[in-house]
Amino acid sequence: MRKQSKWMLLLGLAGVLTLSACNTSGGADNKASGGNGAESFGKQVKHEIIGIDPGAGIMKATSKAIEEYGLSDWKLVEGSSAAMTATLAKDIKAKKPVVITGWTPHWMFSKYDLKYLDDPKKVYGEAEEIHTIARQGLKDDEPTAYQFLDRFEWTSDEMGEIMTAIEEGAKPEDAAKKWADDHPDRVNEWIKDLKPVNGKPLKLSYVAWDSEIASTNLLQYVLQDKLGYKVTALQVEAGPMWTGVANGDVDASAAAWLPLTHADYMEKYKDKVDDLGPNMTGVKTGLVVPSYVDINSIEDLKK
Ligand code: PBE
Repeated sequence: MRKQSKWMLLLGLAGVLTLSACNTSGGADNKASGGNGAESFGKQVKHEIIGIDPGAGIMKATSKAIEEYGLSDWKLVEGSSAAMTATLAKDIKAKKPVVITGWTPHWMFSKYDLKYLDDPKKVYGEAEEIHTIARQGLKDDEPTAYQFLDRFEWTSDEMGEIMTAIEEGAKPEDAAKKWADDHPDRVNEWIKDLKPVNGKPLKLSYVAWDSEIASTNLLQYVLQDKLGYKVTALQVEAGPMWTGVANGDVDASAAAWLPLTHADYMEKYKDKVDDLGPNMTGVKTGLVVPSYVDINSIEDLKK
């Protein structure tokens, strides 16, 4: 009996020692992370989301995300597509954390290791598409251009080839021409049996988003060099891009992101524009960070 209780005492002691050993190491760990001065992700990026031009749909969606995810201490920085990618390049070079408004297709995803933050509240929508819109009457006035624009549909990989060439220094019009010359089968599907015109003017509008610079330059090249139009491509803000097509000053635009990104514009002009349907499906917008940051969801911005 005595012997047994001695053993029990020893076992009990061992247990206490093990427990306290755990506590000690736990305490040391806590100290270590405190000692690293680990700042929250928000503090590290000064609670700034690097945005683009104020008329972009992604800016409206991001304001909504700030509201819906309770990110009242965050601000959305306005700028441009070019300023946003410049900030991204600079921060990635310095291995610093950063959060931007991003979208696919975009060359930044092939150049850098990036990830979308999860959006459990679906503020940035789900199945997004890029549509071509035309002014009312284009169908009868310019059937050749209309038919081509109506048929035009391509993939994000195809657009990516032009975008990457531009990012690597090619002039947009040269990159578009090269792509068309390298893919005659694709171009021929779009222009097959269409009757070319003789120098008639045609106006397109677009915003200086990298994806739209690529698509609009391709449309301009095909309309000019294959179908005989004299094309003006107007680079404008998102609002005027829609208004121009709605009031008939502009013939078409291939830069309508629907159903969500440009929902407000579509709602306003739905009776005044001719929606030719998607020229690309499976596109996406959201908040984007370099893969090396350790947050994964928009919800993580709250901490
Ligand atoms: N974008 C690219 C645009 C549509 C194309 C996502 C920046 C926008 O947010 O309106």
